[in-house]
Amino acid sequence: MRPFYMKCHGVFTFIALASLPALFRPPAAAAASPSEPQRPQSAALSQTVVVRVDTAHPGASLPRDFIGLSFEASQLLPDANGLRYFRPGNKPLLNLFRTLGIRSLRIGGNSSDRDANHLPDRADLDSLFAFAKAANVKVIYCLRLLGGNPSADAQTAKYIMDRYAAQMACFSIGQEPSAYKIAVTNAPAAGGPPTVRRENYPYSLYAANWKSFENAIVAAAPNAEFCGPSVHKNGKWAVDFMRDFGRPDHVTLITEHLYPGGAGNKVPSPAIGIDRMLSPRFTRVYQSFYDSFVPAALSNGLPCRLEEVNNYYNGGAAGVSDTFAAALWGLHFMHWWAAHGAAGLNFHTGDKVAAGHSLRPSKYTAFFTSENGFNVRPLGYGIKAFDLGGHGKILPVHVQNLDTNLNLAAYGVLGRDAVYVTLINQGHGPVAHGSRLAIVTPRARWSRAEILYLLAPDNNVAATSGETLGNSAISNRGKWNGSWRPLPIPSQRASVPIFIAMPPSSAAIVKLIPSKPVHP
Ligand code: BDP
Repeated sequence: MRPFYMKCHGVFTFIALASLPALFRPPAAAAASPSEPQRPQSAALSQTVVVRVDTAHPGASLPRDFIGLSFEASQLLPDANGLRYFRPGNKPLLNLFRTLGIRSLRIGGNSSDRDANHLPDRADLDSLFAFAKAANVKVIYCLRLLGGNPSADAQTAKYIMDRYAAQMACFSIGQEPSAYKIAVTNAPAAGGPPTVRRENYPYSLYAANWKSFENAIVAAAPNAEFCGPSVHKNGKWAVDFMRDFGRPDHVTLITEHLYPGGAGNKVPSPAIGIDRMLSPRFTRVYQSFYDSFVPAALSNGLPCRLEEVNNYYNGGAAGVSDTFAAALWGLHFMHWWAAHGAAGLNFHTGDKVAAGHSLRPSKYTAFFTSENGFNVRPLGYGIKAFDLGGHGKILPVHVQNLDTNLNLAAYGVLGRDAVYVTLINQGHGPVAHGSRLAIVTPRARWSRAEILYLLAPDNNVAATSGETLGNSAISNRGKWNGSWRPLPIPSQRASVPIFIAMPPSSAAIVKLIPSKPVHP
């Protein structure tokens, strides 16, 4: 059978209205609503958003391994009882990886390089790769550059490639090298002793060192592939790196890191941190970062991956990175980068991350170890929401936002069996961001439609627990039993809109299943 997108031409329209005037309110029976129906309260807020999803021009397919997580190298070490986190018997973690759709596992962070005290040994690697095989994920593994040596890295790479090549994506050499500080000795002033100053590691020195490490690694493990330069928000290094290295040097992927909000401990207040995270301020950071290296990489034929990301570094911002805002942020962030051609991204997560020079529990983690398994934080729900509506080909979407106060993002994906539209209402706070409704006007024929909501308790963007996806939580065993609900379609032929209630601080995934055949 041909995929239906070949037959399903045309553009259909989504209309999202904020607090519709009474006259235009949908009949209650035709309105899909979350379990606690949200009706607009004030006609003063009446505004319209028109979202057009173009099903006739599907773009690139999202890579199968788009969704990823990043962990500190220290997470590989056994705990006080000799138990390893990444082990094939860690069933709740395996469940969680499957539930969230994780296909890429990156090991790195400051504990793999700059601040490494104790790097994983062979037994740690055996356990990691046994887990990776059971979870069906590919690994990006960071080898130490600062204070490391080429032959030690070559032995590690050889050990991995001899045994676990099927589970390996690529090696990076060095973690955020543009942030290294190196000691430079000043020429002694007349009669005085030499003095030492600390400077940023220059790209030219990095390139020379990278090449000598790469030579040693390839000599030991000729089938190794590399990614780089694994710097934080530094497009210039990525462009220099892809100018100097490429497929002849076994480089198959350009990698960057991004914490768009900067340092979590510098956020003035939780409310400001949340506002920033859900505002165009963050999107502007993505855009200028994208401009700085992605087009150059794509024109070099190299895919780009954000191999380590989260909202604020230094372990995140308290009352911000650990709230429901992070679920909406994560969902939006993933769709934004998917729609801009990223090959994938890895949220930095785990029980402890490097915050400054010490390892601490983070605020931004997607989940952490709890009794009997894992406590899934809001970001985990955002990742799952992406997994539900983020497999297939990117569809062009145009959002016509007639009210500049509205903060509604929409993304379309053409899946194998349906069109998925993800609506993210980032509006939060007082009356101005009250309930919204989305109306769908399909011009194609759909046999049925379904919807699923990502909701916080009381639509509270600052909630740190109690969120649901498809009316269900993700259990501490890593299982999710959420469900799609039927969305009434007024008529298969007519372009009568479907009404969707969109509470503030919420997201919804709409699934439109075509009639067969769409165009006989
Ligand atoms: C990144 C580091 C990671 C840290 C993170 C943070 O790669 O190891 O955990 O910052 O500060 O730059 O949260």
